[in-house]
Amino acid sequence: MSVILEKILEKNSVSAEEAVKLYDLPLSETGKAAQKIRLEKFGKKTYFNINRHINPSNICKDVCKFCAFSAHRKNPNPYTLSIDECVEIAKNAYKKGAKEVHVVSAHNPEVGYEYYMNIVKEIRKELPDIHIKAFTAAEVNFFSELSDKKYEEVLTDMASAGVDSMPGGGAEIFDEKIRAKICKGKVSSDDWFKIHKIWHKMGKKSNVTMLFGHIEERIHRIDHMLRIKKLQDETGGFNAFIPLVYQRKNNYLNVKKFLTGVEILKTIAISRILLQNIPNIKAYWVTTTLNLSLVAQEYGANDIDGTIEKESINSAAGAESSNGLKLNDLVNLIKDSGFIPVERDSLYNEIKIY
Ligand code: V47
Repeated sequence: MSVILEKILEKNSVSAEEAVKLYDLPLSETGKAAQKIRLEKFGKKTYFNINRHINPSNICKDVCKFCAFSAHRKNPNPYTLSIDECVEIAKNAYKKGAKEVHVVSAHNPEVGYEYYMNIVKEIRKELPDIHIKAFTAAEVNFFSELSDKKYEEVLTDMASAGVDSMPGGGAEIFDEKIRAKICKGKVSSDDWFKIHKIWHKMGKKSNVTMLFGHIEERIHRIDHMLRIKKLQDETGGFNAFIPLVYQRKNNYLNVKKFLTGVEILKTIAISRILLQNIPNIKAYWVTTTLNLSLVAQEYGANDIDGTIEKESINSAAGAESSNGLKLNDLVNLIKDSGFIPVERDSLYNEIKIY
């Protein structure tokens, strides 16, 4: 084993300059170390859930250059669902077996703070047992501006309305210079962490993402992971780390060079090595592609997300995910790749081993 890998595995603290050297090792070496951690924690189990994404509106006051979902020149189809429509979607999904709704919206200032809270309240009223994973830290920041309420108040309102956990979106890349270039005006990195910290201190769980493969360098990914590791050491509130591979279509980010499969797998493996304090590494099939997320099961990933039913954010940018995945297909793909499909709930309790 290389000296740097041995040192990182032994030591609990590592600098970004040291950790970035992991990328210089062959994938076989980081992959093997990552897989050892994965196998010790989960054996050959791969987690997924039966879920439904709901995106209430695509009208956004923010302009993130990587985003193809929000309504703009390249996607001139603005929409805002009524609260009843959101509830209907959730009810239909529940009837078909969904255990989670994943509610994420663009930042539409026209509909008002109560609209967002009422979506959750009404879903909760109709479906007392569904898990509501709703609103990223970027939305919490937007709700705070919209309502003039502090983060604490917004998060308390969300919890009282019925939000069970928070998704990990809006993290993008925490490096401030890159962030200013790709999503200026959106929640700052410090505030993103502040919001998750308050949520964790309320006894709640959340996820954390990283958008990579655009204009960032390897060092920015490492810095991103180490910032996450630090908060996790403090709160233990993150359930899963989700590296999101940048999708290139219909947006305004002028990216010329795209990642290789090897670089994506290295990033997943390195995240498994550096983020040993986060239980789950999710190779989100939507952005990793289905094929590579199945391979990622051998490089540290133990979760590939869920059936989704309808996916709008990444499919707008080119991902082949608009209609989600059928449960049987997901189960068979995991089985055929030599792993054990395990349906989990949103907090990673096991529901069914296939
Ligand atoms: O924050 C937007 C990303 C995120 C693009 O917590 C893009 O379980 C790639 O956070 N290419 C929203 N990514 C999705 C998200 C998520 C998804 C699944 C599960 C969970 C979870 C969270 O999508 C945004 C942004 O980082 N995104 N545009 C794009 N062109």
